Amino acid sequence: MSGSTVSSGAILGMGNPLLDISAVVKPELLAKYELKANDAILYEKEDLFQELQQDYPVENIAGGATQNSMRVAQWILGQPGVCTFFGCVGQDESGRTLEKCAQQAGVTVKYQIHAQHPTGKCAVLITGQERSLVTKLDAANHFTPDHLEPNWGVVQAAQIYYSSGFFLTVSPDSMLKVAEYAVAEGKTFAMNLSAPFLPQFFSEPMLKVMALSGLVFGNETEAAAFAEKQGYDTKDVAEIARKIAEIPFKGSATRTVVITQGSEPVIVVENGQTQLYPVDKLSSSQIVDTNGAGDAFVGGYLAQLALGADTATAVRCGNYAAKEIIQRSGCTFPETMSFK
Ligand code: 26A
Repeated sequence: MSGSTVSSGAILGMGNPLLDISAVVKPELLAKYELKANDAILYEKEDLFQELQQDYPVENIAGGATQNSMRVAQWILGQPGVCTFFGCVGQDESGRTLEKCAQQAGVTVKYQIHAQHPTGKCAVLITGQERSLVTKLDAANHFTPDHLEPNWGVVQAAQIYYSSGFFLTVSPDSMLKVAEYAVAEGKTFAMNLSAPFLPQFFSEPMLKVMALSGLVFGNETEAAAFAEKQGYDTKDVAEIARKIAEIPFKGSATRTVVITQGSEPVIVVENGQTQLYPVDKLSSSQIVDTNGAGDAFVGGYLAQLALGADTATAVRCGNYAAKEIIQRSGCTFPETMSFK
């Protein structure tokens, strides 16, 4: 699709801007805090963060699932200003670091700034090829729909909207407001299951947002958690994807469901048809950390959607972006983008 351009502000992301504090840790640390090797949870205390800073060499990297996807979409598109991002940060160094990083990637940042709470953070605990994400939301938790009104022109300018499922814990009302607008205008609102705890414990707001979402992303473990909560009598991931596609959608078209499965094929249900798209397998020595792989997949997919590409190209670009990000620390990418 080289040479194609997309209108400025075509993609709008809303989510939790987080500073990732990444460290390779011993399994004992996970055991001490009762964490799973491959999970994402909310955490209120500072103890784990203090222990990390004291006892481990840490890397601070821009994070937050939706913001990662926006940065990656920008990297793919190579045309600054296509993606805009809303989220809440504190008045501090971390907030400024995040803003700078997103701007450098070409994302237009419209943060809500909270005077009392610090910018949120996420401990990324790497053991082998797995990563446990432990998030203290702080300012990110204080995003409010009030931020939408003065920025409604940004909402109107966009064609594609995306929020990770994580934002359901913060401002489902903001997601609903934008998703309702998207449906009314025949634009696409996309969401992500994001982590097993969301379909488990936030299923009510998740289903409300899903009813307005024409595009749903997730991975195999999140799909399984969704199926269990909804009482689907199957563990078959393609079957679960079909059932998610069939949940009533208030928009005019049908819902597309895209489920990634690590290095196993990507499952896409579109117009009632199921397609499997293979993934190039990396050798384990090529994998640095899988943090951000799912976000990168979304970034690549949405970039192609904005360009008007077909689903096969969008999935291929998602896989390309994820493959690049996995070979580096955190959700970071090389200077050159070589997707064709
Ligand atoms: C509400 N929670 C738990 C979260 C997150 C999150 N982003 C938003 N909300 N927990 C982890 N992340 C981000 O996920 C990325 C990897 O997919 C991390 O910041 C990390 O960059």
